Amino acid sequence: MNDKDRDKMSNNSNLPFIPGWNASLESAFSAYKGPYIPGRIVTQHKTVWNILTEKGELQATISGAMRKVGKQPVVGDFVVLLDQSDLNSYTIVDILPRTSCLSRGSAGDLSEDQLIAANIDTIFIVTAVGHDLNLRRLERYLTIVYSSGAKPVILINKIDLTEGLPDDPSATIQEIKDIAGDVPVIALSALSKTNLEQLDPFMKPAETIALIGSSGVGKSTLINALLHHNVQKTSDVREDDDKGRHTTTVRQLFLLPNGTIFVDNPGIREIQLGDSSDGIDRTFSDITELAQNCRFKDCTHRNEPRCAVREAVDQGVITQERLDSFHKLNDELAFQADKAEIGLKGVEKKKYKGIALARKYIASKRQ
Ligand SMILES: Nc1nc2c(ncn2[C@@H]2O[C@H](COP(=O)(O)OP(=O)(O)OP(=O)(O)O)[C@@H](O)[C@H]2O)c(=O)[nH]1
Ligand SMILES: [Mg+2]
Ligand SMILES: [Zn+2]
Repeated sequence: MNDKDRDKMSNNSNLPFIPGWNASLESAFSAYKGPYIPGRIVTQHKTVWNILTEKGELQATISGAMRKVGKQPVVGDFVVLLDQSDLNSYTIVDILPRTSCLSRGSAGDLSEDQLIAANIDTIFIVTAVGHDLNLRRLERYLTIVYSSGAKPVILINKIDLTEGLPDDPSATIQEIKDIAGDVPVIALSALSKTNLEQLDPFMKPAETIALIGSSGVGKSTLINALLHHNVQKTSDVREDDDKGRHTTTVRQLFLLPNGTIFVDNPGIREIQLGDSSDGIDRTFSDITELAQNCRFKDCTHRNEPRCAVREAVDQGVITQERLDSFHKLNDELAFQADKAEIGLKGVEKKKYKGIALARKYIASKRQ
């Protein structure tokens, strides 16, 4: 890689070369004096992380202190490494502040296991024509993406499959646009490389883009097409159920020649909402906006009189399915928040039970 390429990949040529590194990370890192170097997580293998640094890609484990408090870096994280290269050892000692954090975890899960990736600027929610197209699932994806802090873009892949078929995809594409609000919707084919140029506006140097979606929709095929190399294994979807095979098993960061950073993800099986109430409001911005004209400020749009949202359904402005989906996601969020509270109480109880047992034990020893 020459210097010009390096400059493109970092936002500023005076800063160390780490893809996506910028002045505010530099300032956060400046608190570290001594044998420390910064890096960015490329991939994780159980307890070992691959990290891109100025010295190239190297492997590290996390410090005992981080393990103790349950802090774990994820792909995309910028980390601080203790550099003991003379001993051939690097240890991750800190995670620099995250600008976004994608999680599919439930609110009750206090561990960081549910984190998918960090510091992502844009998320391509990938879906494919055929069985995978599902408006309700897209609303779920939009909700978690909005609450992550990243910008969503919806990709409809495999449009080559509909060429020459009577089943015209434009109606489905329009349905998606109707629920997408301001979110860009792009129909393309990763395999026959159709409409890939429509992704150009998002592919800026030092920009980090993650691909999420069900298994088999073609996320890895798209990465290969954009990289002009087959770096990722892809495989046929099972014919019987169109569920995919979960070909990609490890989340990983890739660099494009122009400096854009991509994260390929394994197919997501189940999307839980976690703590995403503002994500729901943004996903359903049409409903939130209409709600301002409901008679009651706290209208739930179920059976209150003079509800502007239900009137909009009656007039065909929004579909009943979309309102049902809004209710369902809100109910799920409320249920998860309750569960989280009960879970917390459980943890507290266990803690006190532990303390009580320890006291009993100590008392018995004293006697
Ligand atoms: N016809 C057609 N097939 C495609 C297209 N993109 C991907 N495929 C095929 O779909 C299958 C699955 O593609 P992958 O790229 O492995 O899918 P994935 O989303 O990475 O799947 P996981 O890694 O399991 O999450 C492969 O057989 C691809 O060749 C496309 O645009 N058109
Ligand atoms: Mg894949
Ligand atoms: Zn209402």
